[in-house]
Amino acid sequence: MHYDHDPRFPEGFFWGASSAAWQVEGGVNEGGRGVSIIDINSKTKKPFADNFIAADHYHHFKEDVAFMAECGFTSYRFSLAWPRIIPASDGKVSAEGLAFYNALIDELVAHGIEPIVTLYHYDMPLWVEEELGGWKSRETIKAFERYVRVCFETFGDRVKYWLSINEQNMQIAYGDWLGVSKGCTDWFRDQWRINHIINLCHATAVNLCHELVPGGKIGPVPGMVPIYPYSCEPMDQIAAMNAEEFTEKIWNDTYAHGEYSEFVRAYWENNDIDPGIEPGDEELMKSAKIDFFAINCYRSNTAKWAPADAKPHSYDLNKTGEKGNLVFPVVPGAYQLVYNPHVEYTDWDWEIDPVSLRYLMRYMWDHYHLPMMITENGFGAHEHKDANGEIHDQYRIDFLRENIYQLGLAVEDGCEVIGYNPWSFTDLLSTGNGIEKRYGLVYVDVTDDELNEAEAAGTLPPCKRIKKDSFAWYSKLIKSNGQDWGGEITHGC
Ligand code: BGP
Repeated sequence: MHYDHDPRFPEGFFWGASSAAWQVEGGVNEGGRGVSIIDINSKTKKPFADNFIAADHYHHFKEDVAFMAECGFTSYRFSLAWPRIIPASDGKVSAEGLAFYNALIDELVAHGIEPIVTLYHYDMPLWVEEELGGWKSRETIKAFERYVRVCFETFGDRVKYWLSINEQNMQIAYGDWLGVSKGCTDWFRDQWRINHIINLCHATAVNLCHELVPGGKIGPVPGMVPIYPYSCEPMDQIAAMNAEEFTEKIWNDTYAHGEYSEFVRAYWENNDIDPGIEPGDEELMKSAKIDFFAINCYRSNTAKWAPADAKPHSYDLNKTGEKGNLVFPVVPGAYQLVYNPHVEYTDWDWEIDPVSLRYLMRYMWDHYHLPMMITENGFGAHEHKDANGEIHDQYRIDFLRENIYQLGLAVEDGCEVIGYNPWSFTDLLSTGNGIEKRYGLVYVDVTDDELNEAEAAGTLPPCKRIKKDSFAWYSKLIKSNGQDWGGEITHGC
């Protein structure tokens, strides 16, 4: 569809940015916070900094919210750290933990910024893993239920938009990267039992939100990577569909329909997999009606057929930030991912493909007909201050402008999109490359070496905030409700 006008965004559209507790807060030993599994996982990414200090949002949150308000934010998506709220296996709720989030939420509300809150973003308390068995155990469902009940009862008067679990699909599809597969002896089968337990946690949260939060809305947060067939060779189309099923569609179908699809059931049967469904589980899943999809999307992928006798290979992510260090997966008899000759790549070999965002919105709307908000999208880069202490991130402006334009075209196409919250507001810790891989509109003036040294010395670096060029650009765009593009659109339509 071609339009003779720039896209228009609905009134009341949520413009903001996004973060996660373990990547932004720091303060891991403060406020009575307990240890989390991600504290341990983040130490395996050395020489990059772990999450001990991160962006030190724990001490800078008021300053950060003031910057958000200056930028013109109407929303901010962040997560609550379960180990800050229920730090130990005695199950006591931490008054200090609640006080921290109450203060953050109050600050946002006072500045007219809608809090959009993720309940779980990879930071399970260590006691849940060690004493209950973590995602491998059904005991965890009860612990999660208790935790989310506390969250809804405490914050539900001010927080109306809730997100259940961040990127469940990615946690399962790439189990080793975030440590979910730790301790599993047969990941091929175990992943489906773990996935089922996470689905029950998600469903529990959905129902409790509707019961406890007046006017509350809740949705899941799939990590989405739109997948194209490499060619019009028919088996490449099947390969793209297979890749889509095994990395995202199985999860989205379950969230939207409250039951497992025929596709995944057939897969389990053919592979002798028992996902551990017990009486009552399917009723619980069916009863949990989501209100919207929160969607994380940074890139697209391209799939090609992989014959049954192809040599299998797992996904080796680029962990260096030097182009050409990524190895795509090969799943014999299903698909392989390959480079797309039509798009550019970031230094981490992520496809730069704004049009995929429009495609994704259309795809999700056609399949599920539920409102959508973007909760992550953004450009990770190596960045340094120039001689004047400024950061000129034109590449990020270009990336965001093109992506938002495509999102707007999807709105024009008839998709119901309610917000855009790119990753991230300040620089923060990446999942694998410390603070070296920066996403922020605001620079946090600290390096991985400085964070490592400060942690060892027991000191706190200043973590000064410096607005990047993208801050001013984004501010103009959002204050004009998506009309002041501040430059040429290259993927227009
Ligand atoms: C998403 C996660 C975020 C964030 C982002 C960027 O999948 O939800 O937590 O980290 O990816 O990824 P990375 O930090 O690896 O660049």
